[in-house]
Amino acid sequence: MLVALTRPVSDSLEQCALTHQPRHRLDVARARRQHAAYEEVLRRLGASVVQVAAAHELPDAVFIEDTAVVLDELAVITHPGAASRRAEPGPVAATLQAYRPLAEVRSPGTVDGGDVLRVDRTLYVGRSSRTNDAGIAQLAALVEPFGYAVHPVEVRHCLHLKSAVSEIGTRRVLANPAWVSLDRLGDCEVVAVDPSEPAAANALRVEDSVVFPAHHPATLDRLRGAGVVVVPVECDELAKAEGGVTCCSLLFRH
Ligand code: CIR
Repeated sequence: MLVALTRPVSDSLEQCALTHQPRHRLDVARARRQHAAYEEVLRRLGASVVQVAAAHELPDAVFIEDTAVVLDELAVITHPGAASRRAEPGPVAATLQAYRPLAEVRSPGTVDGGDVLRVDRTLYVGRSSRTNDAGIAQLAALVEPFGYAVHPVEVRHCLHLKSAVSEIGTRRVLANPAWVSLDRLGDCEVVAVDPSEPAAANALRVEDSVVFPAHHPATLDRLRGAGVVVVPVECDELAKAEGGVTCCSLLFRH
């Protein structure tokens, strides 16, 4: 069974952390409608959606991807890089323990799940404003015994590694080459974002489909042209909080 862990949009979303974007007025009700539609798309693609309880005092709780790295053998609970997000992982861990043995990254290490891109048995981990070398070293020590290799990757001009590159198929990625050095990604085939949409590299692969923001139409056309089965979702309100499509769920098999 494919499980998608999600978390409701918090009442306080407007106080979200922002790094690369100016603060815009945020319509929380609209963000909720978009989030509900996203969950519906995941169900339509075969996932069983399991919601972690809302945390209205935590503005960024909806971005659940950052709280854990779920692998086949274990789930690594993160220590998020933003101090305002450090209370988010606890309840996610409580839910995940029904599905996986747990391990955790601890201070002074920091890791955001949005910095971890898995390709087969390799975890590419972004060195970002949220994920530090101590966190990467801890993650490596936790997963290498299970046969995973961990490769740090430099990211620039964006929040997370998966803002710059994400998986769209088997050994196939969507990327903004200006934000990440792709030579570290081995033999993955790269589809580049349309240059007019630098923030369009975050896509969510669900089996043979790719969930993708409708507000990046030029890159959406490129993906379709490359033979990708794209499922567009409206998520521009959540994007005002620097959230993308990967960050609103933790997807894994159970
Ligand atoms: C933050 O700055 O942490 C949130 N406002 C956005 C997090 C987005 N997470 C992700 O892309 N994995």
